[in-house]
Amino acid sequence: MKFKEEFIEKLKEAESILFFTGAGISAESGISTFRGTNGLWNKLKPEELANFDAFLKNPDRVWEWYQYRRKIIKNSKPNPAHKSIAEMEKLFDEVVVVTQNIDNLHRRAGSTEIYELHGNIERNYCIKCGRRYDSPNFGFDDVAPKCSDCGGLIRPDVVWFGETLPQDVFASAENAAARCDICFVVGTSAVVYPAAYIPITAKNSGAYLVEVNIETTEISSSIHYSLLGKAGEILPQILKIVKSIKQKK
Ligand code: BV8
Ligand code: ZN
Repeated sequence: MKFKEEFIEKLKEAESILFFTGAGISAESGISTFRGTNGLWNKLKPEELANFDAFLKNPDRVWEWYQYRRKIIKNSKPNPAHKSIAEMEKLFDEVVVVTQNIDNLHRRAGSTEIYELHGNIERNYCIKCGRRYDSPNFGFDDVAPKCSDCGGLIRPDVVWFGETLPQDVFASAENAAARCDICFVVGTSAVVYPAAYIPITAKNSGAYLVEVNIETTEISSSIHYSLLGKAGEILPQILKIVKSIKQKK
């Protein structure tokens, strides 16, 4: 793949880079996206299941959906896109991952500075007393479990629609966006807010925006350089070019 010269120059100068990722980065690991072509949840709107009222109304239905996804995630592995991002840590002063994903694949790939804006499917807590149930092997029944301390319902530690994002995590992600030199927007439809403000903050602070997606998205018109294709194919090529730049230095 031949990258445009302007992008190569930005890579040469950059000290801090940020990856803003969404479900599309995990598609090649076998985890379905929500929206976009082949998005599994095209038929089933995530907004309808990923909300607190739906959970209270029918906890077993929502829990079963998360168990279904947990099983897929447990059996999946980080793909070349996650691994390339982790490897970039050796090549830049700062590499920050801001992800909307709850699948833990960035951590499993070896990235160390990760801000999970929408929580993590491997963690759970009691909605009544707050007791945590964070073992990855917790509750593998399809029925919503109850807290052993107080009998309250246990929910996944993810951010549902209508809920606020963890404020410290979002603030750290915004700060990282404001200081990065290049912001890569990878595999996201960029329609869910406030997460989608991250690349906007980066751009407003002077960062160069690069999109990696199989199709154009809501944010494509604000992007400096758009790379159309699979994240698992494009990111290893970016890693390769960065390695060759750093060797020449
Ligand atoms: C909040 C976590 C304040 C759990 C998720 C109207 C206008 C604007 C905003 C709103 C509005 N109405 C309501 C809102 C707010 C709402 C929102 O943004 N709604 C949108 C949808 C309209 N936001 C909220 O509610 C947020 N909270 O605002 O709090 C508040 C509080 C109280 C009262 C008032 C205000 C909380 C949002 C949290 C949502 N959490 N889930 C779970 O996963 O179960 S949703 C969810 O969408 C996903 O988890 C994911 O994190 C997120 C974003 O999706 P993407 O990651 O982008 O994935 P998507 O499938 O959409 O796209 C995949 C992309 O990959 C595609 O572009 C595709 O082309 C590409 N792709 C596919 N394969 C590849 C690829 N690219 C590269 N390579 C490939 N191989
Ligand atoms: Zn409890």
